[in-house]
Amino acid sequence: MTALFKPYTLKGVTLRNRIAVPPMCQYSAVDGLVNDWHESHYTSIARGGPGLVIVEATAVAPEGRISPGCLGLWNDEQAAGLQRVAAAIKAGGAVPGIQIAHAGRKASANKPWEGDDHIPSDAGGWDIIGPSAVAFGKHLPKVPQAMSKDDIARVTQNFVDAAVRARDAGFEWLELHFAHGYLAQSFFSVEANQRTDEYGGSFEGRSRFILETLAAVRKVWPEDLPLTARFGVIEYDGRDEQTLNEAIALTRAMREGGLDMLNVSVGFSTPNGNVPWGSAFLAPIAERVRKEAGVPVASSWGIDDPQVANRVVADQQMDLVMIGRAFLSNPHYAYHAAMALKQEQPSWVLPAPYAHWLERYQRG
Ligand code: 8OZ
Repeated sequence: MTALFKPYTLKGVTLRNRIAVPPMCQYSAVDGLVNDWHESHYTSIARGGPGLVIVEATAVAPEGRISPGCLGLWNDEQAAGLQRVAAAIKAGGAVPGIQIAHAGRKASANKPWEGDDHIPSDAGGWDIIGPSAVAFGKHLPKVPQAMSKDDIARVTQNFVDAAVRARDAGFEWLELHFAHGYLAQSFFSVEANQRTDEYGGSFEGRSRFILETLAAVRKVWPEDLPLTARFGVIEYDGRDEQTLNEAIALTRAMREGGLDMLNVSVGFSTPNGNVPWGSAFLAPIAERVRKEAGVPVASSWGIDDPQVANRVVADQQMDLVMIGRAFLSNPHYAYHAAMALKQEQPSWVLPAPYAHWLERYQRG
């Protein structure tokens, strides 16, 4: 059996293989609610054979949505819709995961295909918050309100409440969105966080929001279910070695605080990063985090070739490989990967009503 198709166990959860679908915003919700789009999208992807499907960034509070089209998990009606999605993913044979998020100073933006820019207040935009009153810049010029300590405590509680709803909705894998320049990542960023209190300044100060939020969520998230985070460990802004060393130190602290896996990503904390997009460009960084922080890792970006996906797992650069856009282009990606890697009976990564026809009549 190839490395990519070996089952993987983390805590009390076993994935059928190492292929995970990362959170991918669909920007298709109204009032944060699941609709037909989400139900069919997640159903079809889960049936396509991945071990894990993580539902898109789901906001813990209304002002934490990236766009008006983002899913939410701050009320029971939203939880009821997500319960159907979790059940559909599970029925498709994958473990249902969800990413809970607060977009901070990058919130209140138009959908990417409708401009990607901050929505003006007189056109449905809302007030945004961040560690400091410093704008992201470029297409996101709105200045956030610097959070008071009460605001910080409230958002941490929003994460806890969303985690409880996710748990009760049947999700078995929780990812905290600490990446991509959103609220938690921006607390860690030396550019976004200009605070002079205990939530800013030193490495410890800039790590505090992340560690406190993780600790608070850990108390309510079941001990036998994986608690993970997506975190940008590098910005590609010229300060890379320093950022990476700090990020690895923070990952170690997160591990000690109950983190079960890190989904290694890019910070995207400012518009000034010069990301070296290319095939599996984050794999060596993920490997470094895995070794130096001593935590299982997943990672993504530019991995669509099944041979590359298999190699990054076989070479122990990552424990899980996140395959996102390749699943949008081909929801049966895992079947095609199984064929490319010459797995025995590759059709059986798909549900029986498909596998039966493909295996019996098409492959001779
Ligand atoms: C990749 C890069 C920047 C943002 C997310 C919409 O993380 C994103 C995102 C993904 O939710």
